[in-house]
Amino acid sequence: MDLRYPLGKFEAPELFNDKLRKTWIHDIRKAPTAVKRAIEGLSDNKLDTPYRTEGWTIRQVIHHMADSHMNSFIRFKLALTEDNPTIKPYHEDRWALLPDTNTAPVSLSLSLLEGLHKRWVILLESLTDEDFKRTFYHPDLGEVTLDTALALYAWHSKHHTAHITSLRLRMGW
Ligand code: NI
Repeated sequence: MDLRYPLGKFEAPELFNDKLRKTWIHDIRKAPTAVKRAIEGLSDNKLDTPYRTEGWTIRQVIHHMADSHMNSFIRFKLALTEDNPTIKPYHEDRWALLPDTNTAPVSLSLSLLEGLHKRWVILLESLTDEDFKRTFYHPDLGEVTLDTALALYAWHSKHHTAHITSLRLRMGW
């Protein structure tokens, strides 16, 4: 198994409907609790263990989720208020090396995710079919619909949580 992709790589869906969107919004809603549960009882020492050789530590994974989801939330808001706005990609690997990500207490990002995902869900639940078809322009990926972004971040939430749960399983923690 490729330890980088415990749930497999993201595959952009070809079909979007209310039922699928509800499932993805549910994943976004549950993510902060799921990740909190995933690290329950882990010492600081264990939080600083890479989930794979050369990979991010659990601490970095959690702070990365907050970094990534804050960016995504802002992209949703940009797409809803502007016409196909060009968004700003960032170097997530470099961000993960900054001290707020590398060494800060994970509780900070758990609180961030909790508040952020609550607001994200309020926003997502307000969107119409037409809204989900709105787009932003990603300089590396091209035009991305909010439908695809929603599916991607539902996957992303579970993907990183699985890095932690699969490490614990392998380590017998
Ligand atoms: Ni990620």
